Formats: sequence, C-alpha cells, structure tokens
Amino acid sequence: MANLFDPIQLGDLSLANRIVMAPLTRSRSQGLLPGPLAVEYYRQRASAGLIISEGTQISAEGQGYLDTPGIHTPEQIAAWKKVTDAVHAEGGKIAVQLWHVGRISHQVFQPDGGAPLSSTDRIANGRTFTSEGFVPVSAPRALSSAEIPQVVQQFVHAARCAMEAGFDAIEVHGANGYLLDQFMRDSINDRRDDYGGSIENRARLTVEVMSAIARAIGPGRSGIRLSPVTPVNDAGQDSDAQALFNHVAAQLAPLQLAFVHVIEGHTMGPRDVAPFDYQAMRANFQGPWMVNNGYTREMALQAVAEGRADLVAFGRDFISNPDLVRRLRLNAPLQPLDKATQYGGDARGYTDYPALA
Ligand code: 8OZ
Repeated sequence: MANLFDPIQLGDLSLANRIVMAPLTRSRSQGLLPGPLAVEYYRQRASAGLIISEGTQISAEGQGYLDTPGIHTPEQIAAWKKVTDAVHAEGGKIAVQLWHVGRISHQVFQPDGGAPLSSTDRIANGRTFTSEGFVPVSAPRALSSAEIPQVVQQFVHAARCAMEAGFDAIEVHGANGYLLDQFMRDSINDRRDDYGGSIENRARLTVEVMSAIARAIGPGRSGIRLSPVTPVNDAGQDSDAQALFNHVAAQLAPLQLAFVHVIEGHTMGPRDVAPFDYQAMRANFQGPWMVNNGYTREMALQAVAEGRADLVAFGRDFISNPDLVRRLRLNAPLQPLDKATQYGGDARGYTDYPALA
C-alpha cells in the first residue's frame, strides 16, 4: 500500500515524500523579483517532497496582480537562482508555476497600458489587486489566431528561463480562470477559429503549450495544474466539464508528463461545488496524479493509501506550518493561518511561522 510519507519518482525527479507545497500567491515580489525573504520562505519549506512556487508570470502581458514575480528576464532568473539554491541546499526540490493571467489583469500591468489578452473580448466580472487596492479587471482583447504562437513561445521561453534558474521542474498554470482556462471553457471562449468551438479546439492551446514545453525542457520536468469545476475568477461552468477535461487528460497522456495536478472543487472553497468524476479524468492520463483542495492529514493518507492520488498538495497549511511534513508525520497540531498577512507585507506571516521545537 502506498504511503504519503514514502518517496516517489515524478518524471525525472526523485521526491522524498508525496507531500507537495501548492502554489501560493504572496504578492511580496517588489520589482517582480523574489527577494531575500522569499529565499528564506522557500528554504524553510524545503522538506516538502516538492515545492511548487507561487504563480510566476511568463511575460509582461501575463501579469495580473501587484508584486507577483516573473521568470522571463535575466534579472528574474538570477533572483530565482538564489531561491532554488537555498531549497537544494536543504535537500528539497522546487518547480516554478508558469502563469499567464489572460483577462484577469488590469491595464496598469500591461505593456503600454494596453488591454489584457484573452480568448475573448468579454470582460470578466472580477477584481484584481493593484497599487490602488482591489479594482475591477480591465476589458480584454481577444488574441488573433496569428498571435497565439507567440503565447506558446512565451511559455517555452519561461520554461527555459526556469531551467536556467535551477528549478527542478515547471508547472503550467492551466487552472482558476486564467488564460488557458479562458480558452478551455465554453463559458468564456467565444472564438470561431481553430481555438474555439469544439472541445478539441478549446483544448488546443493547452495541449500545444505542454507539447512545446515538453520538447524544450523534457516531459519529465513538465506538469500542469487544472481545475475542472472551480468558479473562481468568473470561470463559469463549462457545458460539459467532464468531457472537456477527460479530453485534455487524454491529449496530455502521450506526452509522458511528470504530473497532472488537479484542484478538486472550488479553489480554496467547498470541494463539492459541482459533480465531477476525477478518477474518470485520471483514467485518461495514467501518469502521476496530484490532488489538492482542503485535504486534511486523514484525507491525504487515505487518498494515497487507496490509490486515488499519487501526491497531495497542501496550500494554506504550508504557509502557517513551514515544517508541515514533520507535523503530519507526528500528527502534531497545525498552526492556523493569519489571513491578514497572506498577501503583501513583510516577514510577518511569511517567514516568522515557527517550526516545532
Ligand atoms: C490568490 C490571489 C491571487 C492569485 C490562483 C494565482 O488562484 C492565483 C491567485 C490566488 O491560482
């Protein structure tokens, strides 16, 4: 029987255990660079089998929130290298989450103050965080068919930058109503070209991105995060989410990716927001399967023991418990999250959560 605390081979990566630190936006990257506090924050959490970094934009256009880091310039590569070196010095493994927000952005973040890019011209009913606080997102502009290869190239460029920065792997952010989700769901995508209409067409960009990245850096270092039914960021339910995500999983299967990471239910919310058969989706992929969303110790132990998942990603518990793996092993109490210090700010609520004595 598989055990949450046992090592696992994940593509090219040998992990010490099956407990993953989920990607967590912290909005503390001034100048779009992870700073010395980020080095300490990730170092403290290196006992995770795998750390997945906070969402990290692949290009200027990919940014949607204040003070989120990038991974597309030499300066950003150098800053992240300090993080990956620190995690490796502790014996840990770290992937970067490659993020393009699409229409969940504001013109203040866009080059020349332009419109954010999406699958559609329709504005999201959502908010983002800028230097002015929470504000409605800006109206997007639908990418032309001719512009789509540039988006794929931005993902590939960022994946190459990630390898230069010393990351062990990349996770493409295909979840939570951001760019790739804006293409996949028919509640958002209203295109009439090869990237809209049928499930095959709506999945095309996601599959092209993963194929191109796998070719560039190797499939065994490439994973993706998906969230079939989450409603966050004005991501309306797809008319047939099961068929859509079964198809996406089947298209990804031949690539031999390191993992698929699935958010079950409403991101950071109820797990039963809409019916969805995750095991049916998984049957189409067959490779390493990572699950997330509100898992307790008991649920995680059971999911791995029963073979419903190979790895379990913990998000907010990893913010407030840098030694989460040890606490889970000992069944020690977990420290609660201070929500007031979750986004932005300084060391408070970031690097000052104590480990067990
Ligand atoms: C919280 C705040 C801002 C961004 C996601 C990257 O939901 C995020 C995010 C979460 O995937």
